[in-house]
Amino acid sequence: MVTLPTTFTWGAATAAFQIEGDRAGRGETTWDAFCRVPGAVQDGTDGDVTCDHVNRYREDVRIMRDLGVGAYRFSVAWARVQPTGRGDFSAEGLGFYDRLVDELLGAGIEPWLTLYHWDLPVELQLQGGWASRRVVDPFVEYALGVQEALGDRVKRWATHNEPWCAAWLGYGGGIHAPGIRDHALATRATHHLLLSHGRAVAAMREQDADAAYGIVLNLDNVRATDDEAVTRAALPAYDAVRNRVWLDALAGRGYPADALDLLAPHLDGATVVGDMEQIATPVDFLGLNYYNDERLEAADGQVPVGDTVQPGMERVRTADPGAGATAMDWPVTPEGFTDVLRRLQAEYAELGPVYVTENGSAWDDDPTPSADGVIEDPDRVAYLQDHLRALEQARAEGVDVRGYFAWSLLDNFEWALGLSKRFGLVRVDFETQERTVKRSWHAYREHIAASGTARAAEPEAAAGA
Ligand code: IFM
Repeated sequence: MVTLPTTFTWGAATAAFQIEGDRAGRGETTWDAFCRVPGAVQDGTDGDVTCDHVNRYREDVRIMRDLGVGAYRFSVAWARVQPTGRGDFSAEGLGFYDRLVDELLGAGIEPWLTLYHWDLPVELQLQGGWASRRVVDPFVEYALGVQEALGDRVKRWATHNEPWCAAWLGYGGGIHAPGIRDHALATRATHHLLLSHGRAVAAMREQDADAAYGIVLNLDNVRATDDEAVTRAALPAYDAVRNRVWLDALAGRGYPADALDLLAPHLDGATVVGDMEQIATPVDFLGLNYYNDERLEAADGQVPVGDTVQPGMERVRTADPGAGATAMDWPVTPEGFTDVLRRLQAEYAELGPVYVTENGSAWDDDPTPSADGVIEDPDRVAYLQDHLRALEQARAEGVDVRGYFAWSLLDNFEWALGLSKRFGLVRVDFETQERTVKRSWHAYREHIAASGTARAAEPEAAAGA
């Protein structure tokens, strides 16, 4: 275990499939296949080009350096470095990350590497994907191979990004790749994602005891917007599957009893003696992705069991977010951000200091820059500032939170919503690949500079700044 610095880390985050492009340079993933399913991605776009980051990473690192961030969270595309998810590593694929890491370090930016952000090599899906235990060994091999190539310079590792999404959107609701709707498979995927995390951390730590290891969870608070008994009854089940299954298992408490009420039949035969101990391999930090709280209300009828994204939600639905919702139709709930941070401190301190590894918002930006060449995005600025205040509140109360990564550096491929939803601090014109900074980029830059922990930025100007 390593001790992470107490100085606050300011960063920006992205993920491989969402920005890299260069489809020819990697193997096929479940998301490539999913994008070809008619209607699966709302605007019919795919991950073939997106932000063309593989060819433009130098410009993107320059934009980050000018922003003043001290850290960049990115993910490695498994199929770029190991095209079929097993066997030989691609020197070309690893070469890209090698150059990226050097470029970052040269700009004074620390690389924070996530191993898995949802782009599973399709060959592994043919063997069952995360629903099969057969994926666990390949994931550990992949982790060790990437670490062997980059571990001399990369010292911050996250295994999985938002495994709830990988399991429940991918195998439960069928909204994400691989597009399966089966609660039994989603439950097994939950277990295998966790198991692969614990085994990879243990193996990587053996290879490099000086690096820090963690996992990134998307957590939220669930609130009732009405006083119906069915809504109140659904809250613990939501919290169990969304939040506590992951947190409790990682903290060595096993799966929570109320989650097992819903999931145990599906886990039958999937858990092996010793798994829970491996899942609870100690971590050095916990990554928190926070966007908004979930607000539930009673539904008119009852959805058949197995037809909801996760179990226990048969008699409720997500409440209308009301005025001020983001372009994702997500409510803006900064107070919930403070609450999640407080909860982690109060209930899960053994998972180490928290790093907010994603927080941000999508809005329908006006693409015409103002006179100074900046895209005006007042709603994103307000969201950012409200959440930075909520973060400061938690810190003031003594929550051990040591970093914040804005999602996202660039407009990018927003999964089943394609290129239509823009989360970036920097606008990307997907026709020309031109990058133009938004007002939120300036707001974040000023916040970092004012915090006194900014890295000394070079004088060169960012795109459109
Ligand atoms: O774009 C995603 C990201 O890949 C994972 N966290 C949530 C973001 C916004 O939906």
